[in-house]
Amino acid sequence: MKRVAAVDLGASSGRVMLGRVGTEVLELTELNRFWNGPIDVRGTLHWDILHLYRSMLDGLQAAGAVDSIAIDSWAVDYGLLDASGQLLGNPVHYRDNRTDGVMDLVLTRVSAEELYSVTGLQQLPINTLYQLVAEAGRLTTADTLLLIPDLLAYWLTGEIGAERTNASTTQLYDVRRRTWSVELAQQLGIPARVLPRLWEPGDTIGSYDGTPVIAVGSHDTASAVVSVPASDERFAYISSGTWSLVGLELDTPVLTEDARAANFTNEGGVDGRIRFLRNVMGLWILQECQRVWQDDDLPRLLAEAAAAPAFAVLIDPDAPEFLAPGDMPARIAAYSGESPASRGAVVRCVLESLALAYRRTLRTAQELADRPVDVLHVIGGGSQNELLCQLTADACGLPVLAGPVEASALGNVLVQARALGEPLPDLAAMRALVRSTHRLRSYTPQGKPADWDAAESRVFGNR
Ligand code: ADP
Ligand code: LRH
Repeated sequence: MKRVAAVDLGASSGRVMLGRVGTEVLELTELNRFWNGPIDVRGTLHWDILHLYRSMLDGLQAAGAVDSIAIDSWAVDYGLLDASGQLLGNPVHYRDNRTDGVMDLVLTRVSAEELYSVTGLQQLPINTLYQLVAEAGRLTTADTLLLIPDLLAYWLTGEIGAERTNASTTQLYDVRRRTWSVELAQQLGIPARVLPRLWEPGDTIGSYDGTPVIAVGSHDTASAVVSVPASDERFAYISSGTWSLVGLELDTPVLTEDARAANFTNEGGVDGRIRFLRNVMGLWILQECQRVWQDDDLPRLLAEAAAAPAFAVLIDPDAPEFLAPGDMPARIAAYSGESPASRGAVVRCVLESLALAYRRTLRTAQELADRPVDVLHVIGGGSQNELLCQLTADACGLPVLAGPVEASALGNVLVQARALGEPLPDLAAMRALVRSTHRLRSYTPQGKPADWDAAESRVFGNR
């Protein structure tokens, strides 16, 4: 039996979990949970990195003696260190507007086709590449770039490196050669010296108070996909939280012109897999509605949404106006030209619109990868949203299996346990353990597919 501590930092909350893994055992105990989110300081959105660090230490203290520790977090964001290892400024949030217009600027220097053929990544303004170009001035004094989990691991251990799955989200990583794209960095004025050596999930990074600190899939979505309780390869997943990461697991990247045009990403997974997916805007829009309303009664809002009329107001949740923090109910009204009649109607609009986006994304993913699927696994905090799960099954015309909720923490714990010698030889073995230890909820498609066809052409037309 192994006892490990998993630090899992999502964009809306962080937690430290105690994991116990053994023969037919996979258990998580939440040691602490803490708020996370954007903090506006005089017009720049930051993360509160020291609050996260301190909360992580509190959780690790509560864990007591463990066999190892590992950290996963949201992707793309980073801290810069100077030559003496000091942090140069507080990490900026990927939703900050300093990247406005930067994607277009970069595309005047490197073509979208070339960028895709090297990195295989979806074009999103949040990508590390665009953040770095936006703050090119600060890079002249920087010695090292550390992604968030690597920065926290550095503070724990003093060791410097970049875990591979998260490095693959930067748009500076060569997905075929499986190394940093030094050429791309240099072409865009990013000094190659800032890109540290790469760690594989399972490598030992160093130690904290005598306890090994291990690299896992340090990108939270990579860890989440490890714990998808699939029994064969004909599955799709939605990692449902602040973002909805919607796609497939493949052995090799799909770098075709069609995949680029459809804006699909090829992120690195644990054990060399490819996470072929799209970022869909996710429950962020609902989180922002709740913030603006100052209404944290999610069960009531979901009950009101379930009772609200179907297909009244629809949006494309991936429209750029929904990326930055703000008054989402007002933005929904401005986008659609219609004001939802109540809070329940706003929530229904968000959930139906997400289900529509999932439907389009999954259909395209299967075509692009030539991989038909039989089942859709919904994992993460959003897997508890019964209305969204049912709408997803209806829209996608696929059976949905919902759970586990703490998917990233489970993937983190499983990869640690394997590194410590637990007999979990491959992803199939890890997934079998999740299946046998976690109860899943199933949803069968209901309603009329023609209603979703009509809704899709209302929002997307011929797109
Ligand atoms: P992240 O890792 O991005 O911070 P999580 O995986 O923790 O996100 O999921 C958070 C989301 O899960 C919340 O925004 C909320 O919409 C949803 N959620 C959490 N608890 C529940 C619940 N009891 N019922 C329905 N949805 C829930
Ligand atoms: C989910 C996630 C997602 C990234 C985004 C920045 O937490 O890591 O996979 O694209 O945050």
